Amino acid sequence: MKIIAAKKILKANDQLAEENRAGFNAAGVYCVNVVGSPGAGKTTLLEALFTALKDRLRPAVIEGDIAGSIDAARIEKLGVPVVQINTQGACHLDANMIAAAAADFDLAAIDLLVIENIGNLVCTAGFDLGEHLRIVVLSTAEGDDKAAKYPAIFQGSQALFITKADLLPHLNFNAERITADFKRLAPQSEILQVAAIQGDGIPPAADWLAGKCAATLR
Ligand SMILES: Nc1nc2c(ncn2[C@@H]2O[C@H](COP(=O)(O)OP(=O)(O)OP(=O)(O)O)[C@@H](O)[C@H]2O)c(=O)[nH]1
Ligand SMILES: [Mg+2]
Repeated sequence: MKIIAAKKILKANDQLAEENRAGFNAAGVYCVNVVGSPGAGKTTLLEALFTALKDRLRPAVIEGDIAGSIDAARIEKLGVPVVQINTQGACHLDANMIAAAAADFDLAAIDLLVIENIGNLVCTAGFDLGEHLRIVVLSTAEGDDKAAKYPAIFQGSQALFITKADLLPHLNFNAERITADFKRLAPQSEILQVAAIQGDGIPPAADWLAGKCAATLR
């Protein structure tokens, strides 16, 4: 019985996600769901990308955290509109939460809506939020075996950002291994490598993201 209930919840989520996506399409908003472990560098990556995309795109952010508004405050500092969702223990966002948060924005004034999901490589995998693109963020310090060990989150993502590339000289992270594992799980996907604090790899990543927006909403 419990398994059937879980399926029903996922079905209801999928329907809501489709409604979210239809709303974003109608408003001309490109939506990106950013997933990854706690501390992988998601917010730092967003800060760097938004700075690089200043004057090119009008972004907004939905920040998902179990508690607090630390990341929302970081995004707000950039002058980017942000809504914080506190899940109070839940390990992922769902489409219903996104519908409620998105209603707080003037979608006509936004080109790019980024959802920073709860830091988690497991729970976030099963929930479509209505995004156009899911990016999985993996920092070099987490190890090159993560796609093999947590396949679902990688399989459902269309892009992998390898972050903290500046730490590579201190680690035994093998980019070829993660690339091979990720490509096996998601053959059509793309891989970008950045050191967001230093800014390495950010200009091409910003161009890539702007291109994705333009191609989808054209
Ligand atoms: N060396 C290095 N550290 C980084 C880089 N990007 C982020 N960090 C550091 O990694 C830590 C976590 O970064 P965040 O951007 O907050 O990570 P997050 O994925 O948003 O974390 P949660 O929202 O808590 O899941 C911080 O101390 C950052 O300064 C990077 O490119 N290089
Ligand atoms: Mg964060």
